[in-house]
Amino acid sequence: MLIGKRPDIPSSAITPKDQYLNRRRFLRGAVATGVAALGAERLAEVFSPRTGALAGTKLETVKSPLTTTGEELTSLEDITHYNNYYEFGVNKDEPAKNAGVLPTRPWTVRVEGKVKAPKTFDIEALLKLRPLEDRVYRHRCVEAWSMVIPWVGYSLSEFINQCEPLSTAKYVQFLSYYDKHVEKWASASTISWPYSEGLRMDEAMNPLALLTFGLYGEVLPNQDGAPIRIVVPWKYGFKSAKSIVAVRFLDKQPPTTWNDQAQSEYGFYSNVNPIVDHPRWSQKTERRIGKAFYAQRRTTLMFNGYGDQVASLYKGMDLKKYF
Ligand SMILES: Nc1nc2c(c(=O)[nH]1)N[C@H]1C(S)=C(S)[C@@H](COP(=O)(O)O)O[C@H]1N2
Ligand SMILES: [Mo]
Repeated sequence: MLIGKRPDIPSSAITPKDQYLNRRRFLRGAVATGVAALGAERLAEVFSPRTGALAGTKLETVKSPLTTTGEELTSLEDITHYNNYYEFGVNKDEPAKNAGVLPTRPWTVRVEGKVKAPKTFDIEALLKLRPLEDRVYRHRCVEAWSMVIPWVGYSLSEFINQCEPLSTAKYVQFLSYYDKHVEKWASASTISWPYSEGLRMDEAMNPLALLTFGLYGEVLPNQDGAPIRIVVPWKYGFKSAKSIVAVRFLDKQPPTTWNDQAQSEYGFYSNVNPIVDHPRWSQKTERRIGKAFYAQRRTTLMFNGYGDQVASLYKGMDLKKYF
């Protein structure tokens, strides 16, 4: 899946062979065929010794029928410099500055709870589980701004099937990486870490829910949730947990970070809904992040425009009550 990029790397940047061999041991067996496409020097360059960062590495992708078309993409610059990632600071520009220390290799995702048997998936195996798709989605933050992001990943349902959940699993919880020594900005907020989010099982199985590894055809930048995150395009952005290390199947609704912070402001469902306002601001319109700041105000769409695919999940539910 991983394809070398940036043929312009100066030879001075190429790592000496002994270091390469050390990293090679560290990567043992993990990357198999994917990395065969990379030259030895490129591989060493890509895996920085400190973080194992892969950001900027090209991913091999296929087109997806589930992509949103016709809308101008938000620039890579905006997608990577206007972030919410509180573990790396509460201001929008902080994750880009601070998330470089996130150790994205080695990386595993633990699966536990109501499953046939608990297991752990290595990130390299997850990258190869299914063909990676290019999927453009609208991204709507509860703060009333939005973007259009070309993600790379495959349906979360494909992964959930591999987890072999039991019939008693009604909800799924996602837990983000947390290490207070690495994410030293996290203690500035009152959030109890790790970041936790969750979906009802049928929501998680909807093909639009994306297990995400990249954007703009490349490995996710750390500030966007490397090396693996969830994207749920019909819900407010906070439902889409970044840098996940554990997935838990449960018979009860899991506690979730923003709901714990302010129950009356952030519901468990948090479907994008222009007729249910946040107690402190309207959700009727949104600001599309981009060049023309004031020209970009637009009407917010029910379920962020994905109603055809997801409205049936909420049939008969009072969405003012289950906001
Ligand atoms: N672990 C973690 N995941 C998180 C957040 C966070 O602070 N920590 N912020 C959420 C919010 S509020 C939004 S809008 C999206 C932002 O994703 P982006 O920065 O890739 O646009 O990530 C969500 N996932
Ligand atoms: Mo958000």
